[in-house]
Amino acid sequence: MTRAVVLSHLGHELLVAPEPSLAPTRCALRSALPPLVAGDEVRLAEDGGAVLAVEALPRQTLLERQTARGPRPICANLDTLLITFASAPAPHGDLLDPLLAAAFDAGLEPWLLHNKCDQASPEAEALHEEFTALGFPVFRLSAKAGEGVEALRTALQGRRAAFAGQSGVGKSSLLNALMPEAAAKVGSLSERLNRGLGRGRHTTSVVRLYPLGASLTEGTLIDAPGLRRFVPLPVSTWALAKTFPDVAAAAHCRFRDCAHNQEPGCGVQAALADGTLSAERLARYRQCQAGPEAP
Ligand SMILES: Nc1nc2c(ncn2[C@@H]2O[C@H](COP(=O)(O)OP(=O)(O)OP(=O)(O)O)[C@@H](O)[C@H]2O)c(=O)[nH]1
Ligand SMILES: [Mg+2]
Ligand SMILES: [Zn+2]
Repeated sequence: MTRAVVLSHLGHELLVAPEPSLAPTRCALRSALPPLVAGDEVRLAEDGGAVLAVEALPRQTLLERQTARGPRPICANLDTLLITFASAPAPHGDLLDPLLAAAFDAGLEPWLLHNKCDQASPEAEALHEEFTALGFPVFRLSAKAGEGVEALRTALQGRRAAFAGQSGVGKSSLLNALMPEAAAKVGSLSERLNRGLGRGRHTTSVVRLYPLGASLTEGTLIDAPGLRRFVPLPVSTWALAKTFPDVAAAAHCRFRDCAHNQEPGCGVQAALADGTLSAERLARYRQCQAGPEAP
């Protein structure tokens, strides 16, 4: 039986890339299969001339988000999450932190992509410096001018990565800059406004995987619609500490269960007092810990 990677889930069908050709092929799903997403691996069988996905192979990793109806898979078998921000729409750290935490909890490396660096923005520059100082990989990019694209392409060799970030930051534009043959649809901000606030606001409407080379081992890249507000599953203490290494480094407190409020001997309060930790970073830590309001 042929092995294939799921490129996209299209309602009742899958778009898959069977090995070794990786030529995109539509196939139906055997009814017993669990919900499959881009990056999943399946086995295919011929069924009276039609191609059928008959078996879902075990997942190495799974990125999920919380919905009103419970956790929902977004993409499978990633190793890297490309958390994208740009000068416009205005970036906010508190929208990026939950993506970092979700990446850690799913076992993925978060990379930060600072796009549209052809347009100056103090907010984006401040985040760029902040994430660099915290030790995260940050890439300076312009999909428009081509800046940084070669370095990102090299870094992505052999990786399984997906874009994440607000609508309009240029995820599909970066995909097209990295691999013009993807020819992903890109939307202008004015088009976006004309379409109003409905579902159609996102230019990219389905999650779709693109192989970076002739074989899957050369790497894969997933484009996804922008998430206006990404709602992660509850964040673990471990992932919170990885997302906020500055808070974690300060948290040498007298009490093991210190909530970093008014407890005596609190390292976090001491770091706030001597200026090594900013009140804004602590507020973002608390917000990420509490999680957003129920979706
Ligand atoms: N100035 C500038 N504009 C860019 C750059 N990259 C993308 N854009 C523009 O930003 C707008 C949105 O780009 P998209 O690639 O559609 O954004 P997206 O993140 O894929 O958006 P969704 O699919 O809705 O999530 C388009 O008008 C692009 O031309 C860049 O590096 N510089
Ligand atoms: Mg897009
Ligand atoms: Zn404390």
